[in-house]
Amino acid sequence: MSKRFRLDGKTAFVTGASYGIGMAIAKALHSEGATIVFNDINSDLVQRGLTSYREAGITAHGYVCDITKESQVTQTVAQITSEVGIIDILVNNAGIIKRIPSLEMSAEEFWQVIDVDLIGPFIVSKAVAPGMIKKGGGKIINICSMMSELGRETVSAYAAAKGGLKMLTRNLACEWAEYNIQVNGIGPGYIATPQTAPLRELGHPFNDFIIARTPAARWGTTEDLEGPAIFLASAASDFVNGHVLYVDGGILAYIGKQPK
Ligand code: NAP
Ligand code: GCO
Repeated sequence: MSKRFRLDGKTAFVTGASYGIGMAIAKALHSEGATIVFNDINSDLVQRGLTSYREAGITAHGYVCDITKESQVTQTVAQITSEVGIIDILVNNAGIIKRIPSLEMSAEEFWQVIDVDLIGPFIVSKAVAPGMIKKGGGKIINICSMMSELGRETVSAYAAAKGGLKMLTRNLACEWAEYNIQVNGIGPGYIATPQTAPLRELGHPFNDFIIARTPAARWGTTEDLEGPAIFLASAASDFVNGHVLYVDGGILAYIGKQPK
């Protein structure tokens, strides 16, 4: 059975993986044999990522590419295919969040979040799919969110994007199943990364709230996402399609701690 989780000979492209969740997932896929390719939005981040991967004993391939720019994505995927090989596994990880009350948020700011968190994954998936079809199949993993299912104040754009990403996952799964491409999502709970650092500042009320709202009573770590990513990237999940695997310590199952 363990062979079904192996990724030997596979090329994995993880977007926005200079650090954070993307890097943790990339390292996990490498541990099962995958060749790692990643992009980030500027060369400083890509160089920082290459250094981190090298320090972990991983020879990764890094590219500067803004996933919202279709011409850049098309050119980068062609470059990866030529320099590394056809992409077998795509993890649409790159993302941003803007925590602004809707009454104060401009349409431009809303659009920026939709652009990166929803349109970007569509652009990259569409660029990578032809190679997967040519190769006889592939795996696409979209990094969704609690906000694919739940709302909260100040994150309307992010929730709209991540809710849309859940449905894009299901729809692409339906469209591309005939090519043996499985499209699934991972929905992390609240994970300790730079993106959530503002919420975890000592004494921040949100920190206490999340601990109380999570049955596991802790913030998630990027390590918690490694096994789910390996599963969805490997042959072990060949009959899983259009599914969002929530890795949330039980948040979505929990009405909340009853008052004492
Ligand atoms: P992060 O620390 O902010 O990292 C996101 C990465 O994506 C950064 O390297 C970022 O570069 C890059 N990026 C942003 N816009 C990009 C673009 N247009 N093109 C290419 N790269 C771009 O986030 P994270 O916490 O690791 O989260 C990674 C993913 O998981 C995101 O999709 C996020 O929404 C999702 N997620 C996070 C949590 C959590 O609790 N942390 C929970 C659920 C889901 P810059 O440094 O330049 O911004
Ligand atoms: C927020 C957080 C969350 C997490 C994650 C939860 O402000 O509520 O940033 O959105 O990033 O998406 O799954």
